[in-house]
Amino acid sequence: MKRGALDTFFKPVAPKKPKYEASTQQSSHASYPFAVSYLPEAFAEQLQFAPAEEGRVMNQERDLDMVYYQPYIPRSIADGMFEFLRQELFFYRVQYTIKRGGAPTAINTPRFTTVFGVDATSRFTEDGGLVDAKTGKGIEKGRYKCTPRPIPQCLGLLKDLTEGATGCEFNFCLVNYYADGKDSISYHSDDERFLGELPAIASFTLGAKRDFLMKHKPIPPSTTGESVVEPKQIKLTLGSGDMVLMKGETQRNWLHSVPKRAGEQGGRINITYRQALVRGGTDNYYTYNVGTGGAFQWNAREKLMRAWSADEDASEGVTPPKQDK
Ligand SMILES: O=C(O)CCC(=O)C(=O)O
Repeated sequence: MKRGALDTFFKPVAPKKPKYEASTQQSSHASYPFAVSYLPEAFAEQLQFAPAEEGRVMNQERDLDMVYYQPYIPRSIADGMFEFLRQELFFYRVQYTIKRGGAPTAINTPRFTTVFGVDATSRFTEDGGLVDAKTGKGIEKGRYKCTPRPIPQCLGLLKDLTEGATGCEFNFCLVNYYADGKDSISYHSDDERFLGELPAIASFTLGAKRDFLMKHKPIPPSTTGESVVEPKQIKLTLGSGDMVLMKGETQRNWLHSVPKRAGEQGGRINITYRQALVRGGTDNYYTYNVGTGGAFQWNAREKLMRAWSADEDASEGVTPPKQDK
């Protein structure tokens, strides 16, 4: 082996230079484990050009009402935004218990999650306080079991732009981080009653490509004896910067998933913006996306999520729990 090659082999690997220049301004709130940097100016400027491409209407199947943007966020900044958000946000690996066949069953959410926002009965003031949306007065103690968190500037900017471009209103931002192909989300629909009758959900991809699968919910046999045409399943391979807007009858009738995949799969961030109408939505989202465990933060040197601790020196590497779902 040549000398140079040996040197390279034994040299400690320096963390890759981030693809962004960090802002000095930060969003902070008593409920955040740590402050979150503002979106770098260069990204904020480029976001003004979003949607980068016109959306493709997808309504070719029964009850399907979607717009697919390839991409929505300009490709020139999508990977930088992925690195920025993975580094700057805090995430959770939520565990909870459900009853399955009457028996309590532990569920380990097979991805990292985090959430910001509050339902339409309340709103945040400039200084991060919570007031009743109608009266503007401070909310009563006990309105929520959880502590709602305001949407940080770096995610609020994309929310505002998306609202402007789609005409939809959002008050929640859920973020998923899929560390690799073993992380996933199983078939479900975002059809909870607290989202209202025909919810609109804007769902962004940053980072690695992943398959997004959709299938229609079972259709009951026709009472008139007519044969029912089964809608075709859909597979979209979502890339960095892409966005799918699911609206109308979509959530009521279709299920979606991001299945596990074998082999090399880089990290992927998914951001969804939605609107919860009533209080139950707030408690639900914080229960399943923050939970009761500690926060994780990206460690650029080790290239993995590490348990976060206020005292950095005391921070210990904690392996996320084994996946279950
Ligand atoms: O990661 C995705 O693209 C889908 C996320 C999703 O379905 C959800 O958060 O409800």
